[in-house]
Amino acid sequence: MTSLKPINAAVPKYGVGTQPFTVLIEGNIGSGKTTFIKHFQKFEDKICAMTEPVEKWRNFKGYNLLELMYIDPDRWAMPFQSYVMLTMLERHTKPTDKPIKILERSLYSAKYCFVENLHKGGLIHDGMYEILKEWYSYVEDITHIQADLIVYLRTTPEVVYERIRKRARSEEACVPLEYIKQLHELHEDWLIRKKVGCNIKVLEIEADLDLSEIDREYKRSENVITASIQ
Ligand code: DGT
Repeated sequence: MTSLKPINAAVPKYGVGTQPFTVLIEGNIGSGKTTFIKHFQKFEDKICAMTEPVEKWRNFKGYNLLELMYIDPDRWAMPFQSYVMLTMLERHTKPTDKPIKILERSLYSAKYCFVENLHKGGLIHDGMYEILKEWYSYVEDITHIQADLIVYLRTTPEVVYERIRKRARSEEACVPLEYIKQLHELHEDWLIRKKVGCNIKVLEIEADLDLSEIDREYKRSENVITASIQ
């Protein structure tokens, strides 16, 4: 089988040296990533905090790609993942003059969790899966993806399932608990069991706690993140 191979190793990757200390916020659907990131907006002089481009996915030139992916994955999961890749890449490489960048999700969670899950569940064809893997590998070969710390908002599937039900995002109405459990296991394989992925430091946050109790967890991560630039 032929495979795209890295470009000349002597050529620097796109984006090398352009990114500050970068923190990726990861965790299952409904684990509280957006709320976590909003907490850091008070440090706007030091931190460039970017939430996920979910609104772009819900309205791409009039198409709700997120919804289409859930209701007709055979046809739409592949184009959805390719658009996710593009929007993530934009954020990974977007310049900032702040000393810290915080990103909600990353190319890595798309690759290690979502694409794997779609493939394991038979929702994308083997051929599509292989094409996506080639894309990830080529993009990572030619682009510098800065990632210095991952904050893992660790939850139990039943807790986030309940939150997803309560927030009632229309596209997610068809998401079963089983899907959430599978995504949980893939996050655990990547961030706790370290079965896949590279060696980025992981800070684990107890994200089952509700908003009234999670403050101490926010504080703990605040200390680690801000210490990176002292
Ligand atoms: P939060 O703040 O932790 O509640 O975050 P959410 O749940 O708003 O954000 P996220 O990224 O966990 O999920 C937003 C929606 O997009 C959710 O229905 C899952 C979906 N999603 C996110 N990334 C991907 C991806 O790479 N592939 C697929 N198939 N779905 C994804």
